[in-house]
Amino acid sequence: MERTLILVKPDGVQRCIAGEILSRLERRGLKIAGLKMLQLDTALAEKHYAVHKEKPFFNDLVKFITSGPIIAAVLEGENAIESTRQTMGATDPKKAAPGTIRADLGINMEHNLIHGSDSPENAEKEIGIFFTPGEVLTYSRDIDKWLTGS
Ligand code: IDP
Ligand code: MG
Repeated sequence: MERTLILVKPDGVQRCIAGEILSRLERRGLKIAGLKMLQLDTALAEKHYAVHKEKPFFNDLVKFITSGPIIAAVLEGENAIESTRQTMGATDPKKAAPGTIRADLGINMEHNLIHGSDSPENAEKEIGIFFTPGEVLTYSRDIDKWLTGS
């Protein structure tokens, strides 16, 4: 099973569609293995978006992601990274395929509602930024239950 990190960005929380966004991913077959609401400070936002450091939109991106509360979730499932990216849609909502979160609900390149990891390496790195190992559950297919340690 694969894991990925998603963030419902400040626009999703502000517009009260965080549940809808998570719901679409759950209905896609992904399980929520970790979940929290938080507001990023600049240092953590810059760490999360470090790959975009040199991009012209970096400062605006950091400003936006720190502008209000976000929801961070670890999603677990078969092909979780690719499934999530498909369900999110392309970065620009205007170019995203109909039926995707960004096409149906997103406004523009900045207000595109959701972040999702783009590779196994980045998923692992990003989960580590937002969650301690103890905050992420593991689902056992054998007994069809979450392993909670108790
Ligand atoms: P992704 O979120 O689809 O993985 P990335 O290329 O990783 O897209 O970019 C991270 C975020 O930076 C995007 O979700 C978007 O909000 C923002 N972004 C990307 N490209 C641009 C741009 O050309 N102008 C403004 N913002 C951008
Ligand atoms: Mg990305």
